[in-house]
Amino acid sequence: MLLIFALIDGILYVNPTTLVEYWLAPKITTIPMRTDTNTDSNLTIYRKDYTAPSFWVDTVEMGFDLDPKSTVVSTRTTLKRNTESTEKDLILFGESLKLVQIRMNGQKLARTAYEIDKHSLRIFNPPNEIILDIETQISPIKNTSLSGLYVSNDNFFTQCEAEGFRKITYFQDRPDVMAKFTVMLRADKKKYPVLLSNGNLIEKGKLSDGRHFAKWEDPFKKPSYLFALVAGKLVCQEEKIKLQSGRKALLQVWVEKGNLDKTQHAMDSLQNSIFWDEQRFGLELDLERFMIVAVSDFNMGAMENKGLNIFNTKYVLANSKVATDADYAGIESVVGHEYFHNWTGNRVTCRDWFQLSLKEGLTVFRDQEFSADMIGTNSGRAVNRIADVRVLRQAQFPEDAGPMSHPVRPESYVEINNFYSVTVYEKGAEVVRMYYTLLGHEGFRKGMDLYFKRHDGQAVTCDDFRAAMADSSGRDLTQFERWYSQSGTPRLKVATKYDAAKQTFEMTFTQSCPATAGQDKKQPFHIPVAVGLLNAAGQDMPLHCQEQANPTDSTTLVLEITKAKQVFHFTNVTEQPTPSILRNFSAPVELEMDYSDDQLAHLLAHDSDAFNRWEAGQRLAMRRLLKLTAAVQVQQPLELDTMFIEALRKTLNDSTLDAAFREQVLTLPSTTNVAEQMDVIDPQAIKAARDFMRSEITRHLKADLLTAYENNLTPGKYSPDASSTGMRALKNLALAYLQEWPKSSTFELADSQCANAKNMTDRIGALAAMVNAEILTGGTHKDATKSANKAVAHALKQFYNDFKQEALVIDKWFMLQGSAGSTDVAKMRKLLKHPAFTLSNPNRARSLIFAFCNANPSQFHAADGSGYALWADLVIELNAINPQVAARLARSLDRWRKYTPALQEFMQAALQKVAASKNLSKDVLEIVTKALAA
Ligand code: B3K
Ligand code: ZN
Repeated sequence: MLLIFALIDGILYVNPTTLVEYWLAPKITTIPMRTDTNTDSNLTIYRKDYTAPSFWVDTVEMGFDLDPKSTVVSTRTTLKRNTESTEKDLILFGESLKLVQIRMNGQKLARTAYEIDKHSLRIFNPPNEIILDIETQISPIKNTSLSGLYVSNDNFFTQCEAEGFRKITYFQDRPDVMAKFTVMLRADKKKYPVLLSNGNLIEKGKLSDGRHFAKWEDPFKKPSYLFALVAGKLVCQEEKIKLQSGRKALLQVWVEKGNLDKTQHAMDSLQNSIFWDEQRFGLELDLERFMIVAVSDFNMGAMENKGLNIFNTKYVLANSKVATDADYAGIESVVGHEYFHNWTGNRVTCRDWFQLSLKEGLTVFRDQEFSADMIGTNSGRAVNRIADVRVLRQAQFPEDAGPMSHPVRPESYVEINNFYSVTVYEKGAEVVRMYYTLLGHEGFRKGMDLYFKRHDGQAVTCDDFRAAMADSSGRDLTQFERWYSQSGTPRLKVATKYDAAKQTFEMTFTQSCPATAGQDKKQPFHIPVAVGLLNAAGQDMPLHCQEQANPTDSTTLVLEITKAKQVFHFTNVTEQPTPSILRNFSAPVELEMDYSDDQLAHLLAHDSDAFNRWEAGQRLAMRRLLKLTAAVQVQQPLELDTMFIEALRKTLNDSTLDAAFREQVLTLPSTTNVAEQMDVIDPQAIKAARDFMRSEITRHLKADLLTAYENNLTPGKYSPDASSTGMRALKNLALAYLQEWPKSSTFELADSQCANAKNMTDRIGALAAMVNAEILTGGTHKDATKSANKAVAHALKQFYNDFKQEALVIDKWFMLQGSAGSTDVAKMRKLLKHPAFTLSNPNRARSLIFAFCNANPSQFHAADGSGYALWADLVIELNAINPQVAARLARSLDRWRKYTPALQEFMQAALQKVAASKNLSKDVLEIVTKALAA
């Protein structure tokens, strides 16, 4: 093998022209495709069917002659038989490819030596060691799926995860096949002056006819999903940094010309990420050069290709004029996430796609910790934690209870892209966080160290990760495996008993997990539950737990629940305590605890655990929202008690608390949160209840809200730091609440903030407050004047005119309108025809459509079903353009069986319409089939 490697090495490095000539070899007649095999009949892939590949790959050399209409890709691969595999044939995947030629060990491959169908090319029993030369032809300009090689704004980009590489060439496109890649890019120099690929640039030069080339070599073995190329007219900001070991590295952020004034924050975030990973995990950047490239047409946030991260512009471009505080935070977190993948994902990768959470859950946990460490303060960390838990409850809990419910490590899939899910990512991160909670800071680090020591350069499984955590700590984590194999959100019921005479406190935990799609019965989970006890003064009490082997001085104890029912006894409890349970949300469960309102108010006022302080406020609000919703349904008068209002007032006015934290407490549970607590979802009733609660809060707290508004102005130079961000958040929340107060002065406040804002956070915050006041449809502002109506229209128009050159800002403009309660289906159909709207750009499509379907419940769930009809039309239209985006949109009706019968009927019809439509991608097919079958 070594010899073959050396030989290829020789061709490549000693005489590069040989390679160029080889790759420019004349094409032979295209080989016709076999049509008699239809693999579509058996679509489901099972984890249990995993087998190792029949061949291992050593090296891959690729040549690209880039042309939007017809790009020729020449690939030379050196392979060696995997003697442990029982499969004799070599199976290469390929999709939407024109095979131009195929040679094995220098000889044209006889037509009888292989077969080819829509998805693969199978070479019958090849020799044990082979060199394969394959030439394919593809059309990047026609590739609207944005998977594989595609064109965006006249530049070339790739996206290969999960299975995009097979749209470039025939290859064992599976993550356990890792190889060293060398890539030669050739293109017209004027049109494509920049040519980038993974690793290091080892050569570049001129070719004839105004063309040029660049040759890149990635020194690390990688799976094909991490391959990337970029070519086009781009410019970069670059900086050199010194790494922990003293080595230097070049960092570049590539963007289109005109965007260089928006790259600094991404560059800073990248440097912070690099230093953070050195310090927190001892992991150093292993390349001489690390590049980030921004592209405006992109299916998701970003992609961690080795050394050449490709990013959605949304997660790169920022300055105070165009980006909000949330955008700044998003950039920091996504830049961190992709960078952290360099170790957790790239150096150690997944054996198969069922193990996706091995890299995603772990990397989300790492990026969450990074963002928290960047803030530094305890309360700042809590605000981040609250935001993460909000996402989990808003999206993952419903997913886990719906037709797409799957374990963190799924057992089967039809389309893997559908499993880049909140379960794999966010619940996966919670699973990693539980190791961290169970093993402690040092213990977790030891586990990580062992994981890298054992598996660097390998493609492994979630079990391997768990084994590293168990072996490094000596802990038995056998039962912990159920977090990977069982789907559903566990319920944890707590009952407590205080014995004043004996001064004991008893906590009884009962765990259960509801049946989920494909899983009826569940076994008990290993749940870490962090608890504390508050005395009447609100202080933490010392903890003496009989079941605790090693007592500590800490006032927070991590109890380990492993059985269906378990009792914990606390002694020396000198007074009746208020228990604070599941501190910092120590496990992704639904906690059922019969707290009294007074206990919750006590926790909200005093808990030393800021997360549980917030949680207590949410419980108070949720309890009332559910009652109000029920009252709306039976047309009873609505009332909100003073105790709740006063608890909110106290928090709002407590200047010892961070503004960011107060903003979180004052933000009510979302419609989705409330819906998930109901047996039958009635979206209009929930909306009426929430609206009532908001207007009551405003009626009672208007003076406090105005003060909060005034006290949290942030004049001076814009800075996205945590403290200013928190102040702006609280100020804009106050402004939004104040719109519930039907006085023109509050509206004028918003109008004037909108007109005079010095940064995007304040501008969009004010615009949103105005639009959401529903003045245009005569909503809460019953006495609204015509001039106010005009002002909203004017502000929207002005915003559009000011930012029409800034795609990401226009996305915000569409999103705001898509989610506005005043945007009904008719208005949506009009907005869809707006000249700036297009379905082929995922950001734009998501901005308007996803906002309407996922964040405008009262209009999307219109009683006549018109929202669902619009949804069906759009899913079908998007399916033909971009299946991945279409499948995401298809998820909006996941929970259809939980709605009122009348709505269910319309939803079912819409789902059936999509299911019956022609040329359905497997992406959408999987979603609608599962929804209808559940
Ligand atoms: N790994 C990519 C996601 C790829 C999605 C493929 N449909 C980004 C990330 O998680 O970092
Ligand atoms: Zn990731």
